[in-house]
Amino acid sequence: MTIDVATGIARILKQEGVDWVSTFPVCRVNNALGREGVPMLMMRDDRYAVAVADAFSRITAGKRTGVCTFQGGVNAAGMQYAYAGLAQAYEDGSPVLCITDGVPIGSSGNSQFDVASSMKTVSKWFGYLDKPERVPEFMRRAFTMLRSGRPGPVILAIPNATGTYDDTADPYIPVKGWKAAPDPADVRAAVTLLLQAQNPLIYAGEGVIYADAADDLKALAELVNAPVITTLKAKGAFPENHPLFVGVRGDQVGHYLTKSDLILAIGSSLSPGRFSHGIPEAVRKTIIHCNVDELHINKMYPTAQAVIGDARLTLQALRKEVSERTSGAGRPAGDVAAEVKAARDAGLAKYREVMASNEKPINPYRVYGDLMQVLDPHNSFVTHESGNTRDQLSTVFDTLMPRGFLGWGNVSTLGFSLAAAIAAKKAFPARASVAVTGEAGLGYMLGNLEVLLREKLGVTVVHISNGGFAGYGPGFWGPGHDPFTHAVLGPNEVDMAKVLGALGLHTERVSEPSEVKSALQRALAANESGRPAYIEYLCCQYPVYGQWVGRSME
Ligand SMILES: Cc1ncc(C[n+]2csc(CCOP(=O)(O)OP(=O)(O)O)c2C)c(N)n1
Ligand SMILES: [Mg+2]
Repeated sequence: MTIDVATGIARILKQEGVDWVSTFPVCRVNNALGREGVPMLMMRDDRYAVAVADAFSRITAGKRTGVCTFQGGVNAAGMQYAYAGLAQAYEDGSPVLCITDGVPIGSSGNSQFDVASSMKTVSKWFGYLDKPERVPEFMRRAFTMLRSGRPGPVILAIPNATGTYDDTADPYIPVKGWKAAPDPADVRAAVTLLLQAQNPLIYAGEGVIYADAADDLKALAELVNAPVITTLKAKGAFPENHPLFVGVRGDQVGHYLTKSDLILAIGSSLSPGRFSHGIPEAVRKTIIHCNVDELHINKMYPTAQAVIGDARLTLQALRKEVSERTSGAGRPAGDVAAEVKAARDAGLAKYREVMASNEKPINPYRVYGDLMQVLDPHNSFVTHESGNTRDQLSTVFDTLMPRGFLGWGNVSTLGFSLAAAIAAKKAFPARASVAVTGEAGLGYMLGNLEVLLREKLGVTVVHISNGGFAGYGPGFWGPGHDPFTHAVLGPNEVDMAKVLGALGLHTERVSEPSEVKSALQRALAANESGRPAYIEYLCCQYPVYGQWVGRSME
Protein backbone atom coordinates (compact mmCIF):
# COMPACT_ATOMS: atom_id res chain seq x y z
CA MET A 1 0.00 0.00 0.00
CA THR A 2 1.24 3.50 -0.74
CA ILE A 3 1.47 5.62 2.40
CA ASP A 4 3.11 8.88 3.31
CA VAL A 5 6.27 9.10 5.42
CA ALA A 6 4.58 10.59 8.49
CA THR A 7 1.90 7.88 8.53
CA GLY A 8 4.57 5.22 8.09
CA ILE A 9 6.48 6.57 11.08
CA ALA A 10 3.34 6.73 13.21
CA ARG A 11 2.46 3.12 12.41
CA ILE A 12 5.97 1.89 13.13
CA LEU A 13 5.96 3.70 16.48
CA LYS A 14 2.76 1.81 17.32
CA GLN A 15 4.38 -1.47 16.26
CA GLU A 16 7.25 -0.64 18.58
CA GLY A 17 4.86 -0.24 21.52
CA VAL A 18 5.07 3.54 21.75
CA ASP A 19 1.76 4.63 23.21
CA TRP A 20 2.24 8.39 23.47
CA VAL A 21 4.58 11.04 22.13
CA SER A 22 5.51 14.30 23.83
CA THR A 23 5.67 17.37 21.67
CA PHE A 24 5.57 21.07 21.28
CA PRO A 25 4.15 22.09 17.90
CA VAL A 26 4.84 22.22 15.10
CA CYS A 27 6.33 19.11 13.63
CA ARG A 28 5.13 17.69 10.37
CA VAL A 29 4.65 14.15 11.65
CA ASN A 30 2.24 15.32 14.39
CA ASN A 31 -0.92 15.26 12.31
CA ALA A 32 -0.20 11.70 11.21
CA LEU A 33 0.30 10.74 14.87
CA GLY A 34 -3.08 12.28 15.61
CA ARG A 35 -4.80 10.52 12.70
CA GLU A 36 -3.23 7.19 13.66
CA GLY A 37 -4.46 7.56 17.24
CA VAL A 38 -1.11 8.05 18.95
CA PRO A 39 -1.86 10.40 21.88
CA MET A 40 0.35 13.47 22.14
CA LEU A 41 1.37 14.96 25.44
CA MET A 42 1.67 18.59 24.49
CA MET A 43 4.13 20.37 26.72
CA ARG A 44 4.43 24.14 26.80
CA ASP A 45 7.89 24.34 25.33
CA ASP A 46 10.21 22.21 23.24
CA ARG A 47 12.81 21.65 25.94
CA TYR A 48 10.17 20.01 28.13
CA ALA A 49 8.90 17.96 25.17
CA VAL A 50 12.37 16.41 24.99
CA ALA A 51 12.81 16.22 28.76
CA VAL A 52 9.58 14.29 29.40
CA ALA A 53 10.41 11.70 26.74
CA ASP A 54 14.00 11.55 27.98
CA ALA A 55 12.84 10.99 31.56
CA PHE A 56 10.38 8.30 30.44
CA SER A 57 13.21 6.34 28.82
CA ARG A 58 15.32 6.72 31.96
CA ILE A 59 12.58 5.76 34.39
CA THR A 60 11.62 2.68 32.42
CA ALA A 61 15.34 1.88 31.97
CA GLY A 62 14.87 1.94 28.22
CA LYS A 63 12.25 -0.83 28.32
CA ARG A 64 9.76 1.68 26.97
CA THR A 65 11.18 4.27 24.65
CA GLY A 66 10.30 7.90 25.25
CA VAL A 67 9.54 9.63 21.95
CA CYS A 68 9.19 13.35 21.26
CA THR A 69 8.71 15.62 18.28
CA PHE A 70 9.61 19.28 17.80
CA GLN A 71 9.93 21.85 15.07
CA GLY A 72 13.00 21.77 12.84
CA GLY A 73 13.81 22.49 9.22
CA VAL A 74 14.63 25.96 8.01
CA ASN A 75 12.54 27.56 10.75
CA ALA A 76 14.19 25.54 13.51
CA ALA A 77 12.89 27.63 16.39
CA GLY A 78 11.66 24.54 18.22
CA MET A 79 14.92 22.72 17.71
CA GLN A 80 16.96 25.64 18.93
CA TYR A 81 14.93 25.64 22.13
CA ALA A 82 14.94 21.85 22.35
CA TYR A 83 18.72 21.82 22.14
CA ALA A 84 19.03 22.27 25.91
CA GLY A 85 16.98 19.12 26.47
CA LEU A 86 18.88 17.20 23.84
CA ALA A 87 22.26 18.18 25.26
CA GLN A 88 21.14 17.04 28.68
CA ALA A 89 19.83 13.71 27.34
CA TYR A 90 23.10 13.15 25.50
CA GLU A 91 25.21 14.11 28.49
CA ASP A 92 23.31 11.69 30.72
CA GLY A 93 23.11 8.90 28.11
CA SER A 94 19.34 8.62 27.79
CA PRO A 95 17.88 6.45 25.00
CA VAL A 96 15.21 8.89 23.79
CA LEU A 97 13.89 9.08 20.23
CA CYS A 98 13.48 12.60 18.85
CA ILE A 99 11.71 13.28 15.58
CA THR A 100 11.94 16.64 13.89
CA ASP A 101 11.53 18.27 10.50
CA GLY A 102 14.58 18.03 8.26
CA VAL A 103 15.79 20.84 6.05
CA PRO A 104 14.02 20.19 2.73
CA ILE A 105 16.12 19.20 -0.26
CA GLY A 106 16.99 22.42 -2.08
CA SER A 107 16.96 24.53 1.11
CA SER A 108 20.32 23.63 2.64
CA GLY A 109 22.57 26.56 3.46
CA ASN A 110 19.55 28.80 3.83
CA SER A 111 19.80 29.38 7.59
CA GLN A 112 22.57 30.48 9.95
CA PHE A 113 21.91 27.67 12.43
CA ASP A 114 23.05 24.40 10.91
CA VAL A 115 20.54 21.74 11.87
CA ALA A 116 22.60 18.69 10.94
CA SER A 117 25.86 19.67 12.57
CA SER A 118 24.19 20.87 15.77
CA MET A 119 22.11 17.71 16.11
CA LYS A 120 25.16 15.51 15.55
CA THR A 121 26.79 16.96 18.66
CA VAL A 122 23.96 15.74 20.92
CA SER A 123 22.99 12.36 19.53
CA LYS A 124 24.16 8.80 19.26
CA TRP A 125 22.83 8.93 15.73
CA PHE A 126 21.37 11.72 13.64
CA GLY A 127 19.47 10.29 10.68
CA TYR A 128 18.38 12.48 7.77
CA LEU A 129 15.63 10.65 5.89
CA ASP A 130 16.58 11.53 2.33
CA LYS A 131 14.17 9.14 0.61
CA PRO A 132 10.62 8.05 1.62
CA GLU A 133 11.44 4.37 0.93
CA ARG A 134 14.03 4.47 3.71
CA VAL A 135 11.45 4.89 6.52
CA PRO A 136 11.61 1.21 7.63
CA GLU A 137 15.41 1.17 7.46
CA PHE A 138 15.79 4.38 9.48
CA MET A 139 13.29 3.28 12.10
CA ARG A 140 15.04 -0.11 12.39
CA ARG A 141 18.39 1.58 12.84
CA ALA A 142 16.93 4.03 15.35
CA PHE A 143 15.41 1.32 17.56
CA THR A 144 18.52 -0.84 17.25
CA MET A 145 20.62 2.00 18.61
CA LEU A 146 18.07 2.88 21.27
CA ARG A 147 17.94 -0.69 22.55
CA SER A 148 21.53 -1.85 22.17
CA GLY A 149 24.91 -0.77 23.51
CA ARG A 150 25.62 2.47 25.32
CA PRO A 151 22.35 4.40 25.66
CA GLY A 152 21.95 7.79 24.03
CA PRO A 153 19.48 9.90 22.08
CA VAL A 154 18.63 9.21 18.45
CA ILE A 155 17.36 12.07 16.32
CA LEU A 156 15.53 11.61 13.03
CA ALA A 157 15.06 14.55 10.70
CA ILE A 158 12.22 14.22 8.21
CA PRO A 159 12.55 16.67 5.32
CA ASN A 160 9.47 15.53 3.43
CA ALA A 161 6.74 14.10 5.65
CA THR A 162 4.26 13.93 2.77
CA GLY A 163 6.50 11.93 0.43
CA THR A 164 5.09 8.46 -0.24
CA TYR A 165 6.38 4.90 -0.41
CA ASP A 166 5.07 1.35 -0.63
CA ASP A 167 5.00 -0.04 2.89
CA THR A 168 4.74 -3.63 1.68
CA ALA A 169 8.11 -3.46 -0.11
CA ASP A 170 10.09 -3.69 3.15
CA PRO A 171 7.57 -4.57 5.87
CA TYR A 172 8.61 -3.33 9.30
CA ILE A 173 9.44 -5.90 11.96
CA PRO A 174 9.98 -4.56 15.52
CA VAL A 175 13.57 -4.50 16.73
CA LYS A 176 14.62 -6.56 19.70
CA GLY A 177 17.87 -4.93 20.83
CA TRP A 178 21.03 -6.93 21.47
CA LYS A 179 23.53 -7.42 24.26
CA ALA A 180 27.15 -8.55 24.42
CA ALA A 181 28.62 -10.87 27.02
CA PRO A 182 32.14 -10.21 28.34
CA ASP A 183 35.26 -12.09 27.28
CA PRO A 184 35.68 -15.01 29.76
CA ALA A 185 39.43 -14.32 29.97
CA ASP A 186 38.69 -10.79 31.20
CA VAL A 187 36.22 -12.15 33.74
CA ARG A 188 38.85 -14.59 35.05
CA ALA A 189 41.48 -11.86 35.29
CA ALA A 190 39.07 -9.52 37.07
CA VAL A 191 38.15 -12.19 39.62
CA THR A 192 41.80 -12.94 40.30
CA LEU A 193 42.35 -9.29 41.19
CA LEU A 194 39.14 -9.11 43.17
CA LEU A 195 39.98 -12.13 45.31
CA GLN A 196 43.47 -10.73 46.03
CA ALA A 197 42.16 -7.39 47.26
CA GLN A 198 42.04 -6.50 50.95
CA ASN A 199 39.38 -3.80 50.71
CA PRO A 200 37.42 -3.99 47.48
CA LEU A 201 34.64 -1.46 46.87
CA ILE A 202 31.86 -1.78 44.29
CA TYR A 203 31.17 1.48 42.45
CA ALA A 204 27.83 1.03 40.66
CA GLY A 205 26.54 3.25 37.88
CA GLU A 206 23.33 3.64 35.95
CA GLY A 207 24.31 0.90 33.49
CA VAL A 208 23.19 -1.53 36.21
CA ILE A 209 19.68 -0.10 36.01
CA TYR A 210 19.58 -0.08 32.20
CA ALA A 211 20.70 -3.72 32.20
CA ASP A 212 18.02 -4.64 34.74
CA ALA A 213 20.81 -5.96 36.91
CA ALA A 214 19.98 -4.70 40.41
CA ASP A 215 19.40 -8.26 41.69
CA ASP A 216 22.67 -9.43 40.15
CA LEU A 217 24.54 -6.53 41.73
CA LYS A 218 23.12 -7.45 45.12
CA ALA A 219 24.03 -11.10 44.65
CA LEU A 220 27.62 -10.28 43.68
CA ALA A 221 28.05 -7.80 46.53
CA GLU A 222 26.82 -10.40 49.00
CA LEU A 223 29.01 -13.13 47.53
CA VAL A 224 32.19 -11.06 47.74
CA ASN A 225 31.11 -9.13 50.84
CA ALA A 226 32.11 -5.82 49.35
CA PRO A 227 30.65 -2.45 50.31
CA VAL A 228 28.70 -0.68 47.57
CA ILE A 229 28.42 2.94 46.55
CA THR A 230 26.22 4.11 43.70
CA THR A 231 26.45 7.17 41.51
CA LEU A 232 23.78 9.86 41.61
CA LYS A 233 22.22 8.52 38.41
CA ALA A 234 22.28 4.98 39.77
CA LYS A 235 20.65 5.86 43.10
CA GLY A 236 18.36 2.92 43.82
CA ALA A 237 20.41 0.34 41.88
CA PHE A 238 21.30 -1.12 45.27
CA PRO A 239 18.81 -1.21 48.17
CA GLU A 240 19.80 1.57 50.51
CA ASN A 241 18.77 -0.34 53.64
CA HIS A 242 21.19 -3.15 52.77
CA PRO A 243 23.99 -3.78 55.27
CA LEU A 244 26.61 -3.39 52.51
CA PHE A 245 25.30 -0.03 51.24
CA VAL A 246 27.65 2.83 52.01
CA GLY A 247 25.86 5.72 50.32
CA VAL A 248 25.71 8.00 47.32
CA ARG A 249 27.53 10.82 49.05
CA GLY A 250 28.61 11.77 52.52
CA ASP A 251 31.73 11.36 54.67
CA GLN A 252 31.32 7.59 54.77
CA VAL A 253 31.53 7.41 50.98
CA GLY A 254 34.74 9.43 51.04
CA HIS A 255 36.09 7.12 53.72
CA TYR A 256 35.44 3.99 51.64
CA LEU A 257 36.73 5.52 48.42
CA THR A 258 39.95 6.40 50.21
CA LYS A 259 40.27 3.13 52.09
CA SER A 260 39.66 0.77 49.18
CA ASP A 261 42.57 -0.89 47.41
CA LEU A 262 40.39 -2.11 44.54
CA ILE A 263 37.43 -0.47 42.83
CA LEU A 264 35.08 -2.69 40.89
CA ALA A 265 33.21 -0.19 38.73
CA ILE A 266 30.16 -1.50 36.94
CA GLY A 267 27.94 0.48 34.57
CA SER A 268 29.61 3.80 35.35
CA SER A 269 31.78 6.02 33.19
CA LEU A 270 33.92 6.91 36.22
CA SER A 271 34.07 10.45 34.92
CA PRO A 272 34.52 12.67 37.96
CA GLY A 273 34.18 16.36 38.50
CA ARG A 274 30.57 17.22 37.88
CA PHE A 275 28.12 15.44 40.12
CA SER A 276 30.07 12.32 40.96
CA HIS A 277 33.02 11.18 43.01
CA GLY A 278 36.59 11.01 41.92
CA ILE A 279 38.80 8.17 43.06
CA PRO A 280 41.44 9.39 45.46
CA GLU A 281 44.93 8.09 44.78
CA ALA A 282 43.59 6.25 41.78
CA VAL A 283 47.01 5.29 40.44
CA ARG A 284 47.70 3.34 43.60
CA LYS A 285 44.45 1.41 43.41
CA THR A 286 43.43 -1.45 41.17
CA ILE A 287 40.54 -0.39 38.98
CA ILE A 288 38.40 -3.03 37.35
CA HIS A 289 36.16 -1.25 34.91
CA CYS A 290 33.09 -3.13 33.68
CA ASN A 291 31.31 -1.18 30.99
CA VAL A 292 29.09 -1.71 28.00
CA ASP A 293 31.73 -0.40 25.62
CA GLU A 294 35.26 0.87 25.47
CA LEU A 295 34.53 4.61 25.51
CA HIS A 296 35.14 5.02 29.22
CA ILE A 297 37.95 2.50 29.65
CA ASN A 298 41.28 4.17 30.52
CA LYS A 299 39.48 7.49 30.69
CA MET A 300 40.59 9.69 33.60
CA TYR A 301 42.20 6.72 35.40
CA PRO A 302 44.32 3.81 34.24
CA THR A 303 42.14 0.71 34.04
CA ALA A 304 43.85 -2.38 35.46
CA GLN A 305 41.31 -4.73 33.97
CA ALA A 306 38.42 -3.93 31.65
CA VAL A 307 35.42 -6.21 31.33
CA ILE A 308 33.38 -5.09 28.36
CA GLY A 309 29.80 -6.18 28.03
CA ASP A 310 26.27 -5.84 29.30
CA ALA A 311 26.18 -5.16 33.06
CA ARG A 312 23.84 -8.04 33.87
CA LEU A 313 25.78 -10.61 31.88
CA THR A 314 29.00 -9.26 33.38
CA LEU A 315 27.75 -9.46 36.96
CA GLN A 316 26.48 -12.99 36.37
CA ALA A 317 29.78 -14.06 34.85
CA LEU A 318 31.77 -12.52 37.72
CA ARG A 319 29.54 -14.26 40.22
CA LYS A 320 29.90 -17.63 38.56
CA GLU A 321 33.68 -17.29 38.43
CA VAL A 322 33.94 -16.23 42.08
CA SER A 323 31.69 -19.13 43.10
CA GLU A 324 33.74 -21.65 41.17
CA ARG A 325 37.03 -20.41 42.60
CA THR A 326 35.78 -20.36 46.18
CA SER A 327 33.55 -23.44 46.11
CA GLY A 328 30.53 -21.20 46.51
CA ALA A 329 31.84 -19.51 49.66
CA GLY A 330 32.78 -16.16 48.16
CA ARG A 331 34.95 -13.78 50.16
CA PRO A 332 34.75 -14.10 53.92
CA ALA A 333 32.22 -11.76 55.52
CA GLY A 334 34.60 -10.56 58.24
CA ASP A 335 33.23 -7.47 59.90
CA VAL A 336 32.57 -5.61 56.65
CA ALA A 337 28.85 -5.08 57.30
CA ALA A 338 29.41 -3.90 60.87
CA GLU A 339 32.02 -1.42 59.65
CA VAL A 340 29.73 -0.14 56.94
CA LYS A 341 26.97 0.43 59.47
CA ALA A 342 29.27 2.27 61.84
CA ALA A 343 30.61 4.49 59.05
CA ARG A 344 27.13 5.17 57.69
CA ASP A 345 25.72 5.97 61.13
CA ALA A 346 28.61 8.32 61.81
CA GLY A 347 28.29 9.97 58.39
CA LEU A 348 24.53 10.41 58.68
CA ALA A 349 24.35 11.44 62.36
CA LYS A 350 24.23 15.20 61.75
CA TYR A 351 21.60 14.85 59.04
CA ARG A 352 19.40 12.50 61.05
CA GLU A 353 19.33 15.09 63.77
CA VAL A 354 18.03 17.85 61.49
CA MET A 355 15.60 15.45 59.83
CA ALA A 356 13.73 15.58 63.15
CA SER A 357 14.26 19.31 63.68
CA ASN A 358 11.43 21.51 64.95
CA GLU A 359 13.17 24.75 64.07
CA LYS A 360 11.46 27.56 62.19
CA PRO A 361 11.82 28.42 59.34
CA ILE A 362 11.61 24.71 58.60
CA ASN A 363 14.91 22.89 58.08
CA PRO A 364 14.81 21.31 54.58
CA TYR A 365 16.01 18.00 56.03
CA ARG A 366 12.83 17.91 58.14
CA VAL A 367 10.87 17.89 54.88
CA TYR A 368 12.98 15.02 53.49
CA GLY A 369 12.68 13.04 56.72
CA ASP A 370 8.91 13.39 56.73
CA LEU A 371 8.75 12.63 53.01
CA MET A 372 10.49 9.33 53.71
CA GLN A 373 7.93 8.54 56.37
CA VAL A 374 4.91 9.38 54.23
CA LEU A 375 5.87 7.63 51.00
CA ASP A 376 5.77 3.90 50.44
CA PRO A 377 9.34 3.23 49.26
CA HIS A 378 8.11 0.40 47.04
CA ASN A 379 5.33 2.40 45.43
CA SER A 380 6.59 5.93 44.93
CA PHE A 381 8.88 8.10 42.88
CA VAL A 382 10.93 11.05 44.05
CA THR A 383 13.28 13.28 42.15
CA HIS A 384 15.39 16.31 43.04
CA GLU A 385 16.19 19.57 41.31
CA SER A 386 19.45 21.19 40.51
CA GLY A 387 20.65 23.00 43.63
CA ASN A 388 20.52 21.99 47.26
CA THR A 389 17.61 19.61 46.83
CA ARG A 390 19.88 17.39 44.71
CA ASP A 391 22.76 17.56 47.13
CA GLN A 392 20.67 17.06 50.23
CA LEU A 393 18.36 14.31 48.97
CA SER A 394 21.23 12.31 47.51
CA THR A 395 22.89 12.46 50.92
CA VAL A 396 19.97 11.26 53.04
CA PHE A 397 16.98 9.95 51.12
CA ASP A 398 16.75 6.15 51.30
CA THR A 399 15.77 4.47 48.05
CA LEU A 400 14.80 0.82 48.10
CA MET A 401 14.14 0.03 44.46
CA PRO A 402 15.55 1.04 41.08
CA ARG A 403 13.89 4.27 39.98
CA GLY A 404 12.16 4.78 43.30
CA PHE A 405 14.32 7.88 43.00
CA LEU A 406 15.64 9.45 39.83
CA GLY A 407 19.04 11.03 40.30
CA TRP A 408 20.10 12.94 37.24
CA GLY A 409 22.66 15.34 36.00
CA ASN A 410 26.13 14.76 34.68
CA VAL A 411 25.24 18.32 33.97
CA SER A 412 22.27 19.27 36.07
CA THR A 413 19.78 21.32 34.06
CA LEU A 414 17.29 23.28 36.15
CA GLY A 415 13.65 22.32 35.68
CA PHE A 416 14.13 18.65 34.79
CA SER A 417 12.39 17.45 37.96
CA LEU A 418 8.97 18.36 36.61
CA ALA A 419 9.62 16.40 33.43
CA ALA A 420 10.80 13.45 35.53
CA ALA A 421 7.74 13.52 37.78
CA ILE A 422 5.44 13.64 34.75
CA ALA A 423 7.27 10.77 33.09
CA ALA A 424 7.10 8.72 36.29
CA LYS A 425 3.33 9.24 36.46
CA LYS A 426 3.04 8.14 32.83
CA ALA A 427 5.22 5.07 33.44
CA PHE A 428 3.73 4.05 36.79
CA PRO A 429 0.33 5.73 37.23
CA ALA A 430 -0.31 4.03 40.58
CA ARG A 431 2.87 5.38 42.18
CA ALA A 432 2.99 8.68 44.05
CA SER A 433 5.23 11.03 42.08
CA VAL A 434 7.06 13.87 43.79
CA ALA A 435 9.45 16.52 42.47
CA VAL A 436 11.40 18.45 45.10
CA THR A 437 12.57 21.85 43.89
CA GLY A 438 14.00 25.21 44.90
CA GLU A 439 12.92 28.53 43.44
CA ALA A 440 15.23 28.32 40.44
CA GLY A 441 13.81 24.98 39.28
CA LEU A 442 10.29 26.26 39.96
CA GLY A 443 10.95 29.26 37.73
CA TYR A 444 11.84 26.97 34.84
CA MET A 445 8.77 24.80 35.25
CA LEU A 446 6.11 27.50 35.79
CA GLY A 447 4.86 27.62 32.21
CA ASN A 448 4.54 23.85 32.10
CA LEU A 449 2.42 23.42 35.23
CA GLU A 450 -0.67 23.94 33.08
CA VAL A 451 0.09 20.57 31.48
CA LEU A 452 -0.48 18.83 34.82
CA LEU A 453 -3.98 20.27 35.01
CA ARG A 454 -4.86 19.69 31.37
CA GLU A 455 -3.64 16.10 31.44
CA LYS A 456 -4.86 15.39 34.98
CA LEU A 457 -1.43 14.30 36.10
CA GLY A 458 -1.50 13.79 39.86
CA VAL A 459 2.04 14.77 40.73
CA THR A 460 3.23 16.81 43.69
CA VAL A 461 5.77 19.60 43.48
CA VAL A 462 7.45 20.18 46.84
CA HIS A 463 9.05 23.61 47.01
CA ILE A 464 11.84 24.19 49.48
CA SER A 465 11.09 27.90 49.58
CA ASN A 466 14.10 29.74 50.95
CA GLY A 467 13.98 33.05 49.12
CA GLY A 468 17.07 32.58 47.02
CA PHE A 469 19.78 30.36 45.71
CA ALA A 470 20.91 28.95 49.02
CA GLY A 471 24.64 28.90 49.43
CA TYR A 472 25.21 31.26 46.50
CA GLY A 473 25.02 34.30 48.75
CA PRO A 474 26.33 35.14 52.22
CA GLY A 475 25.08 33.22 55.25
CA PHE A 476 26.36 31.23 58.20
CA TRP A 477 28.40 29.19 55.72
CA GLY A 478 30.51 32.19 54.68
CA PRO A 479 30.43 34.79 51.93
CA GLY A 480 28.92 32.47 49.29
CA HIS A 481 30.35 32.02 45.82
CA ASP A 482 27.91 34.27 43.93
CA PRO A 483 27.13 37.09 46.35
CA PHE A 484 25.73 39.38 43.62
CA THR A 485 23.26 36.92 42.09
CA HIS A 486 21.39 34.86 44.62
CA ALA A 487 18.32 36.72 45.89
CA VAL A 488 14.86 36.44 44.30
CA LEU A 489 11.46 37.52 45.56
CA GLY A 490 10.85 35.04 48.33
CA PRO A 491 7.89 33.92 50.41
CA ASN A 492 7.62 37.30 52.14
CA GLU A 493 6.95 39.02 48.84
CA VAL A 494 5.14 36.36 46.80
CA ASP A 495 2.62 33.79 47.94
CA MET A 496 3.33 31.05 45.42
CA ALA A 497 0.68 28.79 46.91
CA LYS A 498 -1.87 31.47 46.04
CA VAL A 499 -0.44 31.95 42.55
CA LEU A 500 -0.55 28.27 41.72
CA GLY A 501 -3.81 27.76 43.57
CA ALA A 502 -5.36 30.28 41.19
CA LEU A 503 -4.07 28.14 38.34
CA GLY A 504 -5.99 25.19 39.77
CA LEU A 505 -3.45 23.09 41.65
CA HIS A 506 -4.09 21.83 45.17
CA THR A 507 -1.73 24.10 47.10
CA GLU A 508 -0.55 24.60 50.63
CA ARG A 509 1.85 26.96 52.30
CA VAL A 510 3.45 25.40 55.35
CA SER A 511 5.47 27.19 58.00
CA GLU A 512 5.01 24.79 60.93
CA PRO A 513 7.32 21.78 61.13
CA SER A 514 4.51 19.79 62.71
CA GLU A 515 2.44 20.34 59.52
CA VAL A 516 5.04 19.03 57.08
CA LYS A 517 3.75 15.49 57.06
CA SER A 518 0.02 16.14 56.98
CA ALA A 519 0.40 18.61 54.11
CA LEU A 520 2.19 15.93 52.13
CA GLN A 521 -0.55 13.44 52.89
CA ARG A 522 -3.22 15.86 51.69
CA ALA A 523 -1.27 16.57 48.50
CA LEU A 524 -0.86 12.86 47.76
CA ALA A 525 -4.57 12.32 48.40
CA ALA A 526 -5.41 15.08 45.89
CA ASN A 527 -3.03 13.41 43.41
CA GLU A 528 -5.02 10.21 43.60
CA SER A 529 -7.92 11.84 41.81
CA GLY A 530 -5.60 13.26 39.15
CA ARG A 531 -5.21 16.69 40.73
CA PRO A 532 -1.68 18.03 40.80
CA ALA A 533 -0.39 19.59 43.99
CA TYR A 534 2.14 22.19 45.06
CA ILE A 535 3.38 22.58 48.61
CA GLU A 536 5.47 25.55 49.58
CA TYR A 537 7.53 24.82 52.68
CA LEU A 538 8.91 27.98 54.23
CA CYS A 539 12.44 26.83 54.86
CA CYS A 540 15.69 28.22 56.13
CA GLN A 541 18.70 28.39 53.87
CA TYR A 542 20.71 25.38 54.95
CA PRO A 543 23.19 24.37 52.26
CA VAL A 544 24.69 21.48 54.17
CA TYR A 545 25.19 18.11 52.52
CA GLY A 546 27.72 15.40 51.76
CA GLN A 547 30.50 16.42 49.40
CA TRP A 548 31.74 14.75 46.28
CA VAL A 549 35.20 13.32 46.69
CA GLY A 550 37.75 15.02 44.45
CA ARG A 551 39.91 13.02 42.15
CA SER A 552 43.27 14.64 42.72
CA MET A 553 45.23 13.76 45.89
CA GLU A 554 47.68 11.80 43.75
C1 LIG B 1 19.90 25.55 33.18
C2 LIG B 1 20.73 25.81 34.37
N1 LIG B 1 21.29 27.04 34.57
C3 LIG B 1 22.03 27.27 35.68
C4 LIG B 1 22.26 26.31 36.60
C5 LIG B 1 23.07 26.63 37.84
N2 LIG B 1 22.31 26.50 39.08
C6 LIG B 1 22.28 25.35 39.76
S1 LIG B 1 21.36 25.42 41.14
C7 LIG B 1 21.00 27.05 40.89
C8 LIG B 1 20.17 27.82 41.88
C9 LIG B 1 19.41 26.96 42.84
O1 LIG B 1 18.64 27.71 43.71
P1 LIG B 1 17.25 27.19 44.24
O2 LIG B 1 16.46 26.57 43.17
O3 LIG B 1 16.61 28.27 44.99
O4 LIG B 1 17.63 25.99 45.21
P2 LIG B 1 18.33 26.04 46.63
O5 LIG B 1 19.76 25.73 46.37
O6 LIG B 1 18.08 27.38 47.24
O7 LIG B 1 17.69 24.96 47.42
C10 LIG B 1 21.59 27.51 39.71
C11 LIG B 1 21.47 28.89 39.23
C12 LIG B 1 21.69 25.03 36.33
N3 LIG B 1 21.87 23.99 37.12
N4 LIG B 1 20.93 24.83 35.23
MG1 LIG C 1 16.29 28.45 47.01
